[in-house]
Amino acid sequence: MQLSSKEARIYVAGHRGLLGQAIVRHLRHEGFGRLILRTRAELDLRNQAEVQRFMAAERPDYIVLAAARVGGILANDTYPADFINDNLLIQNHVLQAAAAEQVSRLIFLGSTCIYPREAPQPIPETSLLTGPLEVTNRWYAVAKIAGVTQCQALRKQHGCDFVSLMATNLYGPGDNFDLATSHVLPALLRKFHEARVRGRRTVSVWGTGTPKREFLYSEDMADACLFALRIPESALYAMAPDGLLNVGTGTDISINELCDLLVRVVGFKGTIVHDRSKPDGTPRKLVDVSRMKALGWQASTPLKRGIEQTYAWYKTTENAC
Ligand code: GFB
Repeated sequence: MQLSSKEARIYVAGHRGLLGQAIVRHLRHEGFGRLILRTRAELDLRNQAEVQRFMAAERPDYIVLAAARVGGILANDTYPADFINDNLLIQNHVLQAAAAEQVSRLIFLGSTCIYPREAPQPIPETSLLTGPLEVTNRWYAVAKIAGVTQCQALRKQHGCDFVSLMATNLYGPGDNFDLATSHVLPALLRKFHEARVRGRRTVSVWGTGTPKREFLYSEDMADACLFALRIPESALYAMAPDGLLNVGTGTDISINELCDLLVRVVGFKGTIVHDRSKPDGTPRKLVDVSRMKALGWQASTPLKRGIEQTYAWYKTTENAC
């Protein structure tokens, strides 16, 4: 089934997550009416027999594997076993079942933390497995490296069209704003918001504020996923013989610069206190986006606009004070 047909059956694994939600919105907006979606309660992707039964019954044409255990620097460091176990199980089961059902294309989602801590910046896809990983998230990174490698192996041995997209730090409406487990952007957006509303004079920012991160709006990432589903196979693997495509904006900013932006959007008037007992993580992980650019895709949402839209959404949620 060609993706040009709106009848294509597309399974979005992880459709309740930040990226999954955005992908479903994009697919529906484009008129795809035969989406296959399962909540965690309906289908536990860590259970191989359940996944095999589901996949054999549904037989999707395309899969976007956006289901994963994800979280910010502290969650990665606090729950290493959950991060490595759950991700290995989820991806192993879905990839194997997808190969057995011969889906037309599968998009495997990973993260730029798979690259070595000291990789050259911007980081090309060819840096994979060339050096030691950042320690705070190596559990998650090792799982994702296994997933990328499994996609390569399934392609080599069985001809599976499984492509891996490595996303930079995503943010957007529907993100996790839990301060203990979230990524930096939603965490600080919430902290500045609550401080302003409650009249607090200081906000705690973890680490030194000097690490740099590349932030990508979840709607742009969803757009990249749909784009990747459509790239003709010959063009895709000519550009990415290893089946890996970095997806980012091409620019990064320091955590301190991110704070300046958030403070302006939220209207916080107090001061920042750095909590140096918390880890900085990797100093920088800007990715080389030239493969995606050459294939014809670029991010389109400026960071300030993305933050404004995320903040507008956050204020409508029950969690916002
Ligand atoms: O987004 P984040 O949690 O994860 O943190 P990573 C990025 C940077 O923001 C670190 C600083 O230097 C943090 O110390 N930071 C400052 C904060 N204040 C806060 C705060 O209140 N909350 C949080 N969370 N950070 C993750 C990986 O790394 O990135 C994942 O652990 C994944 O595996 C993801 O790859 C994209 O960018 O360091």
